[in-house]
Amino acid sequence: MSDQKWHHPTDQPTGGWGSVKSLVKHATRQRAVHSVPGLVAAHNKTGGYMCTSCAWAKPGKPHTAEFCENGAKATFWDLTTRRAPPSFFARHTVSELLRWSDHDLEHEGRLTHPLRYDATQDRYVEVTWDEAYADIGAKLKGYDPARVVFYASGRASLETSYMYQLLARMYGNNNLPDSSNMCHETTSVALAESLGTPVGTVLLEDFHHTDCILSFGQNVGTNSPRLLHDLQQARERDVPIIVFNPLRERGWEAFVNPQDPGQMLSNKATQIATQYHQVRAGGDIAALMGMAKLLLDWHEAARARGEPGVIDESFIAEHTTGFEAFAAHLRGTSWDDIERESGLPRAALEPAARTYAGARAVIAIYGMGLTQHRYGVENVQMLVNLLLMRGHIGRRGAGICPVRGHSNVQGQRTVGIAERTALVPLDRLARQYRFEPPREDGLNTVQACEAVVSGELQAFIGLGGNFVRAVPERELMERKWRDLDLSVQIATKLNRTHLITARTTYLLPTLVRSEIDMQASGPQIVTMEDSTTCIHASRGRHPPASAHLMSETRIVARLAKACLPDADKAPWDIWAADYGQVREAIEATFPEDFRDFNARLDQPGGFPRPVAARERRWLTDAGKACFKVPGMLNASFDDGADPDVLRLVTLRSNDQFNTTVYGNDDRLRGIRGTRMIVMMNRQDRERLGIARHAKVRLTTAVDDGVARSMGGFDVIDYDLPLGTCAAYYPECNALIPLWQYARESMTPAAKSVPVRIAAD
Ligand SMILES: Nc1nc2c(c(=O)[nH]1)N[C@H]1C(S)=C(S)[C@@H](COP(=O)(O)OP(=O)(O)OC[C@H]3O[C@@H](n4cnc5c(=O)[nH]c(N)nc54)[C@H](O)[C@@H]3O)O[C@H]1N2
Ligand SMILES: Nc1nc2c(c(=O)[nH]1)N[C@H]1C(S)=C(S)[C@@H](COP(=O)(O)OP(=O)(O)OC[C@H]3O[C@@H](n4cnc5c(=O)[nH]c(N)nc54)[C@H](O)[C@@H]3O)O[C@H]1N2
Ligand SMILES: [Mo]
Repeated sequence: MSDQKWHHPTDQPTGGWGSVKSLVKHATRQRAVHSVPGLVAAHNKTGGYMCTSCAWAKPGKPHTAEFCENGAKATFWDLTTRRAPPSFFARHTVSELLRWSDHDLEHEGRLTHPLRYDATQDRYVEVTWDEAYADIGAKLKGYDPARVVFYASGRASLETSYMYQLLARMYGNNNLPDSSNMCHETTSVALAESLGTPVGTVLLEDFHHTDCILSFGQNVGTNSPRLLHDLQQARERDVPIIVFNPLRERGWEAFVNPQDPGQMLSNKATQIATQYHQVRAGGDIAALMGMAKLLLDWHEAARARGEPGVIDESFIAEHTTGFEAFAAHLRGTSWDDIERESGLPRAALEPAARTYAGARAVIAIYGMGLTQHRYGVENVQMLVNLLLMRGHIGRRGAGICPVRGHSNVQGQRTVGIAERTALVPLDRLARQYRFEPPREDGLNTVQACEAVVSGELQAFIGLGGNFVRAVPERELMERKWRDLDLSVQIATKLNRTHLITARTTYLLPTLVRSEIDMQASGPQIVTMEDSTTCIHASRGRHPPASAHLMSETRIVARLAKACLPDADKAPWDIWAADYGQVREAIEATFPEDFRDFNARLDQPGGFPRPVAARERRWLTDAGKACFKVPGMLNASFDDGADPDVLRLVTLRSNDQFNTTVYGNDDRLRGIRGTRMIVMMNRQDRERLGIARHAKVRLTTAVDDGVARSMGGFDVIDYDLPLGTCAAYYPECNALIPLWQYARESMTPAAKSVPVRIAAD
């Protein structure tokens, strides 16, 4: 197989005509052309519906079309006219469907009826909603609550999520893992320790006032394309943008704004990154340490000359703690170590540090490239350290900006979907609903997987998502999942988790956000929180895919009534009929965050929750922002000692949303027609004796008695640092050991899996 078949190195910009072509293709394939007028009129606009794709902020003054290529794809995928009704399941056994690809399963279209797996026929069969709730309720009543998990996948509204966490707690556990555990949990832990807040401090308007942007480990062109508008505007003001990423991602290089006719016609792209540093996977602590060390050197030299320093001494004195220890650590760290671990020479870090040192207000953006490592928390804290050195927190135009994943993943945490009880006002819930919530911490995602593997878990309720496909250690997980007594999956489309059946398995089909949610009190509004803590209302405008769907809010209410002994302690029916009442309840539980909730629903741009660090109030134990000294320079599991072990980055393509695969192309990386590729540095490939067009096998390089290996990959030569290779998620999840997660946050370390690569 020639590279040429799969890989056509590209200089296409992000956006531009390529994105328009891609939109037309996906709208047609999903037979969803009818949704296009809605995209223009209502998508991400006040009074309309909020995109189900990423969590990036929605501006108060929207563009004519406030959607991006990937948000539109997600919408077509939701509003497809394709259906997977009971007759589809009558034609296909589950064993047969297990051989289908992720793409083909979801491509069948929307689920239309509640279904139960019938083992005698090996098929899903239609059930009534009443039958489903009666059976699920009876089963849940029989289990030990500690052995049941309530997973959430970051999309459900604030209203549904609030009810869901209350359901779990009234049922008797805090087993509320969510997709955040695989994602920005590292952020929640790191920022809470460093700054006293688990969320970012930046608001959209800060992008208008910044004069320098740093980006670490985030792929803007694919995963948050609307952020490109803010970056483009910053570039028009000549703001430097410094990127650290092992891959040269097109989104950070060139953007043609599809909403700008002049730019579309001339096809002249805006250059986004002004400096691009191809740090090796796991090398960010070292790179940041290098920058910080340079600042300290320059500061001390300037002070010795009697000139003003580079570091903001008065901010550090007034607002922070731990600087002296941090400075001593910088002095003690050698350039040899920094260069080796980051893969970047000092000469490359100097211009980055120089630009940073000259800026008045710096925003630091980051994503999974920092969070999904063994020392992911240290990665994030090192980035905060750099910002603190010059006082870039709690100031206009500056701050830390984690770019969240699912469209309401941050909001789910805000309203109590959290396994860690310290994050939840349990006393207030106890008073509000006259019950005694469980006080011990629940299971997070990795712990839930461990409980599946050990056989301790009896039942799994999934509010969206594709759990078994998204987590590490696929083979073991799929095998052990079958020992569960009950799996209930609230879903819109068929996916592989649904096909790994438990003793009893239900699929409960639900509405998507762009659909009209009609209840007794009329069409309902739902709300969500974006990456910048702003809360938005969303009103569906399309008719539901099937008359048999039930809204997520109502499903949760019905589950609660079916399984709780004291179901009347909360007004489940009233809530399901009028979501405004749920918002009243949310406000009662979280009065500071949701003051006048119902009255502020349609504030343009959303209403921001208060974030103490934004006002330089530090809710840490020390009462100050904390410099944290990382005890290592390499964020990965492998120590780099064996040159034959490469660090595998598992990535999203431009044609997927997590485990939802829209197609086999990755336009922005020039890869077409397959997802079974591994990108390698050519020198690594030649050194390992792998021929240019070889098929290869990847084997996890850990010595724990478990064989993890996958063949059938095509190798392509790719511009990557030595020792770093890349392939797609979720295909590669079979290679990730369950125990390789970030210390503290337990986020799986999906960005530097130690692997060996050999001809297959
Ligand atoms: N269209 C679309 N949008 C999405 C998603 C999607 O799948 N499709 N997923 C959503 C979700 S849930 C999430 S969490 C976000 C994810 O969005 P991102 O945070 O962008 O996550 P990834 O696509 O995994 O890419 C991480 C980036 O980090 C880089 N990287 C890998 N390792 C390292 C490292 O060690 N150091 C540095 N500096 N960089 C590194 C990779 O090359 C890649 O560019 O996007 C959300 N938005
Ligand atoms: N190797 C590797 N593994 C990773 C990652 C990685 O970068 N590398 N990233 C991790 C990250 S950041 C995340 S967030 C997780 C994602 O993990 P999940 O959130 O569990 O997975 P998704 O693929 O987003 O879930 C897709 C399914 O959700 C259902 N769905 C879609 N929309 C709705 C809706 O509106 N309501 C309901 N009820 N269901 C809906 C559909 O049935 C669809 O099949 O994966 C993690 N796993
Ligand atoms: Mo995520």
